Amino acid sequence: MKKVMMIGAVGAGKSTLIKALFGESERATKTQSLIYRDWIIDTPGEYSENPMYYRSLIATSHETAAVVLVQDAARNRNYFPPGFEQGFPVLTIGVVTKIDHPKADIDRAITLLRQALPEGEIFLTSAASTVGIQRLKERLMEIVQE
Ligand SMILES: Nc1nc2c(ncn2[C@@H]2O[C@H](COP(=O)(O)OP(=O)(O)OP(=O)(O)O)[C@@H](O)[C@H]2O)c(=O)[nH]1
Ligand SMILES: [Mg+2]
Repeated sequence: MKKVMMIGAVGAGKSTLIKALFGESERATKTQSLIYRDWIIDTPGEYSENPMYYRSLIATSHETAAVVLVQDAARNRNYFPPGFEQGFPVLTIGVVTKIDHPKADIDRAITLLRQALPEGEIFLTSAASTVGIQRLKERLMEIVQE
């Protein structure tokens, strides 16, 4: 089975989202390195925030069916460079996390994500409330099984 790789800023909610995709609700710990779990690759947020790691992310993406760009709905900035999606040789999709958050602004999150991902699907999720998790899981399963 192919894999999908989650990328996004420190604290964007990647690991919590992965737990939610596996039906787990406990707290995620800080991701320190690439973590392979079943059909998902988790990455440390530092890899998306620091251009020094971009080559490593792109190299790892070659073994995936898709890269998921994760944007925190409660953040007012985007940590991906413009057009970042084009650097990856595989399908790229977007996920907005924490839509339950009191400071969530979904339109802003989509606008920020669109700078890195001009086209392509965007899923709206909350690991806390589980909104959007099942739909995302179904789509990702479809992608890894293609
Ligand atoms: N309100 C809310 N908070 C969330 C949600 N998902 C994650 N968080 C919080 O966001 C913080 C960071 O979550 P992580 O999943 O560790 O973030 P990460 O992207 O894996 O971070 P790194 O491993 O540092 O790259 C934690 O305090 C989570 O509790 C959500 O759906 N809603
Ligand atoms: Mg993490």
